[in-house]
Amino acid sequence: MKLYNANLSPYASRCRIALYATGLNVDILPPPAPLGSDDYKQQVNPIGKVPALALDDGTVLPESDVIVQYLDEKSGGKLTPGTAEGRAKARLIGRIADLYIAPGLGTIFRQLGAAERDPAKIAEGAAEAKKGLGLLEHYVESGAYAVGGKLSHADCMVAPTLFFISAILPRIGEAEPFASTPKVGAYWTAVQKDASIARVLKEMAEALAERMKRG
Ligand SMILES: N[C@@H](CCC(=O)N[C@@H](CS)C(=O)NCC(=O)O)C(=O)O
Repeated sequence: MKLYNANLSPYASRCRIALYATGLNVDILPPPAPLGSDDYKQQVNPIGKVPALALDDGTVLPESDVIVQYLDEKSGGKLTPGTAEGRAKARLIGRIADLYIAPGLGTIFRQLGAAERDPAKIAEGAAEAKKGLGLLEHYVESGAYAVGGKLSHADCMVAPTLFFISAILPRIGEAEPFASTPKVGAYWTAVQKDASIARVLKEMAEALAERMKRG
């Protein structure tokens, strides 16, 4: 199998955590053509984005959540919580990251890359992302992992999103982004000690530093 990847992408980072944690044999490659281009859409992923996982039967799977759950199944469920309630909670945490936290981060990112920044839009993005953290606060467990005391697909989904919260919000005047969500803050501190997550967070931090240098 081959994973088309970009180290800074929080979505691709989810898949790398799953790969490192399961030890599956997958080649990690840069996209063979620019993201969003017709070439990339034709050759790899019709959606035009990373991550994309090329399977041995020729199928190419897009969408990080689908890829993480596929890798988990291929590993015999190493990232699956042991109870139906735990599995539901893990899926819910992934959806909160995607539906309620990531859109606000996306707004901030687009503004930071814009020729002229709109402070009102940046504030809107920060408020939306923090509202999403408030939702996560209801479901994340306060131990080292999001669900069931061990690494699961919930951690794969949410840790890269929290990386961006902790890296980007302080740059826009939110010095303590987890101040009103102490459980999420404690989880974020603890989960960084997991070896697979630490490895991916380091890759993301290096890629972010590189991006910042380029401006
Ligand atoms: N819903 C997708 C989102 C993937 C995504 O937005 N990837 C970005 C990189 S972070 C991308 O490839 N953007 C290129 C483009 O939109 O042209 C997932 O979960 O995999």
